Amino acid sequence: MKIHEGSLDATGLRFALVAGRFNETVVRPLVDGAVDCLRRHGAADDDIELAWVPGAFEIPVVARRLADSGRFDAIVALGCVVRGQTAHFEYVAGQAAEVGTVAAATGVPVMFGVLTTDTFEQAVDRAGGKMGNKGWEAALGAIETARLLADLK
Ligand code: INI
Repeated sequence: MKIHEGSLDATGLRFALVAGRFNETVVRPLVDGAVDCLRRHGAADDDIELAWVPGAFEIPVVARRLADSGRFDAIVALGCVVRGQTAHFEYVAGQAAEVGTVAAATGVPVMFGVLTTDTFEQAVDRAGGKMGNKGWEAALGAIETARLLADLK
């Protein structure tokens, strides 16, 4: 049996991060965590680019542009949507999740590192707090998926 698995070696891979500024105090540590993960797994600084968008709602369109550029092996979407008025939360979080469609349409993996929480505190806990750093985890997923896709070429 042949098993395919992506390694966690980011050497030579190129990454784009797309980050929503809304709830920036939470999103900045997600960005820092993602960059830290990529560097510590061998990615070069010159191979990491960061695009800021106003909020999570705008992430998919920019992720699509970056994916279409052909310059990246993987994209990491980072943001924070805290449930306020239920409908608005659903719209913003639902639109952010469209990065999955971007990935399927372009063949460039897009990690979903967008926090969708009930409270701001829950978001803080997941951005370098007691629940870890979801930006770091999303970046690790980007490395693994990019490597797997490279192996499957
Ligand atoms: N954007 C977020 O990233 N998180 C939120 O919690 C949020 N809330 O609560 O409204 C939010 N709204 C802005 C949205 O992403 C767009 O930038 C805006 O609607 C303009 O299109």
